[in-house]
Amino acid sequence: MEARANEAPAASAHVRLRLLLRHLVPSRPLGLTAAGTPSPFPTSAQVTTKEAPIAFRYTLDNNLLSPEQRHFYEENGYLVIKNLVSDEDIERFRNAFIKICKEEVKVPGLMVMRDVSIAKSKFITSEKIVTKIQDFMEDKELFRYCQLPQILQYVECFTGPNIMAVHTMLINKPPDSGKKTSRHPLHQDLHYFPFRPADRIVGVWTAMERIHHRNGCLVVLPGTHKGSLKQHDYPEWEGGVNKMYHGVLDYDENAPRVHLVMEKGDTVFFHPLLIHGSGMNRTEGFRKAISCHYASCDCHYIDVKGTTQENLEKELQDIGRKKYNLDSNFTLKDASMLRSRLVKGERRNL
Ligand SMILES: O=C(O)CCC(=O)C(=O)O
Repeated sequence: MEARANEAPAASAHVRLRLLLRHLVPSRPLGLTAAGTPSPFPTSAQVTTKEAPIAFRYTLDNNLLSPEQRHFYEENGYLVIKNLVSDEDIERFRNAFIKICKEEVKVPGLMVMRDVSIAKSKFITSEKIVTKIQDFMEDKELFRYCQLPQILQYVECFTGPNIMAVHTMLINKPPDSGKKTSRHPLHQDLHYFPFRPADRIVGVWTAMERIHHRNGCLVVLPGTHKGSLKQHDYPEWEGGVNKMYHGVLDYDENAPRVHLVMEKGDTVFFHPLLIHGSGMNRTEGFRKAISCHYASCDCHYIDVKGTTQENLEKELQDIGRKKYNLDSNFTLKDASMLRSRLVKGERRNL
């Protein structure tokens, strides 16, 4: 939260300057970037007649986001950029994933997860038993996703110029077995991160095919990024819950929800406190999305002992002890340091 204290004077000076300039020059037409060039990617941000907020908190001054996009993220905690990743790249990521599932390549540090309902099923090595791969920073082909310049230029609007990739995933949501285990409970990603400030972290998630209500699109609770980190734990679902799929224990059930229907290549950027999850996959296909979280290199680690994140650290220590023979002092910070990679600028705190 120190960042806010530091940023406020600069931001308000910037806003005063903008107001002054608005009196001197006509405002630029909608659909142009701040640099005056046409915005290359259509966006989810609605055209609004609202004035810009007095000070921006969640976005940094940049030449890419239009005022409408910036205002939309500030208010809602997410922003969809249409058609940001090419079909060709997505096919390459799909092929790299299939090779991993078939065990044709072994990636150091990679975690391969199976749905609770199919973990012991008869399928052999195929994409049909893998629900998620995590920590693909050592896979050159998949990690290319985290380095795509068109993604990083948006990331920079939230993190600033020195950027770490802090968490990587490819999610392969299986057809639901009838037990509703393909759902991802509503959660805040900050629960998984032992560093701050939250406002300089951003999640990025790209649809690898058309993702809609039936195959389990993302569901977001707009504006919840303005709240605090809530207590998370396993929801009490009859059919079981996937490992590490913690959910927010208490949230306003009547809060408005938005289902993000996205085309292949569309990409959403979202704040780590935004409450989100995804629905059941009611189709026969395996719904794929690729994702990376980024943080400013200026973020600092925190000790999660005594916080709402302590239960996650304990679970991680348990898995580390049982599966990898790690000592019990292994922390969330240690895990985070292992999986983080510099993708732009200069490495500092993280
Ligand atoms: O892709 C999904 O179904 C949800 C992913 C997600 O929210 C997460 O892994 O944090």
